[in-house]
Amino acid sequence: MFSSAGHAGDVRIFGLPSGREFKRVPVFNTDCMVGWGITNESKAIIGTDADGRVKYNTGDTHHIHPSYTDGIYDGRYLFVNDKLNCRLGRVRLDTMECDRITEIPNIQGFHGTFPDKRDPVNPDINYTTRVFCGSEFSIPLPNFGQGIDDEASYRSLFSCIDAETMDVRWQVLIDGNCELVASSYDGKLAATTQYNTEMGVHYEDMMSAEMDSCLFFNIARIEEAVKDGRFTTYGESKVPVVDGLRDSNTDPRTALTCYVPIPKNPHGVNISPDGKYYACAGKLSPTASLIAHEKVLQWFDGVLADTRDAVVAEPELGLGPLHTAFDGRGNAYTTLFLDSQIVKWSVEGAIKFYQGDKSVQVVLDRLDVHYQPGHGFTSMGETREADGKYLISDNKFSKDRFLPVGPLHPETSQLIDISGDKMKLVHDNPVTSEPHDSIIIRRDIIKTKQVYALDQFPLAIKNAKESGVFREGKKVTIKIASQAPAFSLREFRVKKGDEVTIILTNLDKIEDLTHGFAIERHNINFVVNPQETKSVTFKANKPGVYWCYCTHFCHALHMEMRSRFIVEP
Ligand code: K7E
Ligand code: CUA
Ligand code: CA
Repeated sequence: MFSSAGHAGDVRIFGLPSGREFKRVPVFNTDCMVGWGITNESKAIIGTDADGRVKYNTGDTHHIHPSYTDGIYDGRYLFVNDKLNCRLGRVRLDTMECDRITEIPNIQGFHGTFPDKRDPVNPDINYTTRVFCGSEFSIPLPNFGQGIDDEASYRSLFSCIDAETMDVRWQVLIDGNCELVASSYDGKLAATTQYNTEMGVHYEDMMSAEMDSCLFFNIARIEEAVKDGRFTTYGESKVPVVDGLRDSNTDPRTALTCYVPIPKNPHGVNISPDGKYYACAGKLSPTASLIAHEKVLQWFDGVLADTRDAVVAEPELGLGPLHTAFDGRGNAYTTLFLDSQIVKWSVEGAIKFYQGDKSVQVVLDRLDVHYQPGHGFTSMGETREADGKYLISDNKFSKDRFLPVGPLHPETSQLIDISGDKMKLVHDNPVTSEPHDSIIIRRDIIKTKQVYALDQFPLAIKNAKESGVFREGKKVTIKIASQAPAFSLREFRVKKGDEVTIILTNLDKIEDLTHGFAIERHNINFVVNPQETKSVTFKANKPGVYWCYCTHFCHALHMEMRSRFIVEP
């Protein structure tokens, strides 16, 4: 299970069904254990300001989704959003490390994200090439001080990022906002729920209308418009922005967007594993709305007159419905925030009921969870191979469920066996805030590299004999190697005022033999895995002797694994 960690800014990896946490992967946060935000390599990924400092060291991850091939996770990448600083991060699944971060222009509150599942026009491309990103907060465009009080002109954009290059490909100007994002299995559509079709600035305005929307994007047409030059740009951004506003898209045969009305401040949009339906929870309405993929395509073909007719069911489920997951056997599981429940319902049953057959039993089971669930998700549930084994309810509150640990409580992650007719709660874990959203991947899909290869690192030294202190004016480069239980240099000397770059290569080849490198009173701390190279750059300002030591327990002589950094006056 891979979880986005909310305002902690990282990604977490758990084993199931035990719920044991294996690893945290820093992405938008700073992590002094691995040195994320400290090493030059990680800073280059995160992005730096003119002074070489990390541009943002905060983040708020909400949604996490892996790349697909043929409708199934392919084990290449995980994509994770940062709502706070509008960035998309990419984690390589072979090393479980973040390798790219892209900042999206022209938006605020980047919330929902989902990779596409195949190309909308080229049938040979059956894997993820784009990542869709929705922005929740509307702002003046461009946002450099004009139009502050003209609130009616604030807008949100829907963005598309290239999954390989991580460049922002295009954006769509929309009415309303974007909440969650989903992508269709045939590649043709992306969808986002909209809770603020009112385009209100204050919360009472945002919930004044009875109906909001689920908004659909016709990807092939949008890319056609970009190709034809039918776009604008804002400010310094070069990203093409096409017009997806309501009034500009009333003719279905040319429309880029389709607004399907649903009640009320909807939350979450999830597509069923057969690719047929989008389930949107009502949040302020006790319902979920089921939208048929085929009918939205019919509207774009000019065959379906009223967008509301794309809704094929709207079952009443309970209070505060947020997110829906599927078991691949025709059942849906919706989290009820206010009722603190998971409700299991039949998709076909809900459709028949909506068509008028009131004898059908729509709701099949209810299970109390503890307490106030946000996301609920099933094993492989967002793929064609939904296996119907497990559902996890990530609950926002634990209250009195665990040993008290002070005013900040953990949250509760509850494992539910959904293989039978009745849901069974089988395990729960306290989890550090905040596992916001997660996905459960079958383990055979994940194939990791357990040891690096030195030739991946241009700065690596191949042999401890290449170690040394290399001076060019005031710039000093220290090349050093770690090999248990020693660093290749027992000491290295620089002069006050030098700019020092330390390049550390771990020459140990054995799996799991990681070393750390920390310098007393210099705010430097990172690890190097077997056959890995990392570097740090800093100013030597304080004359004296500073011990460098290995922080990662590596050997019986781990404590003795030290070196002296000497700054001469
Ligand atoms: Cu995933 Cu909370 Cu960001 Cu629903 S949204 S809980
Ligand atoms: Cu090397 Cu501890
Ligand atoms: Ca609303």
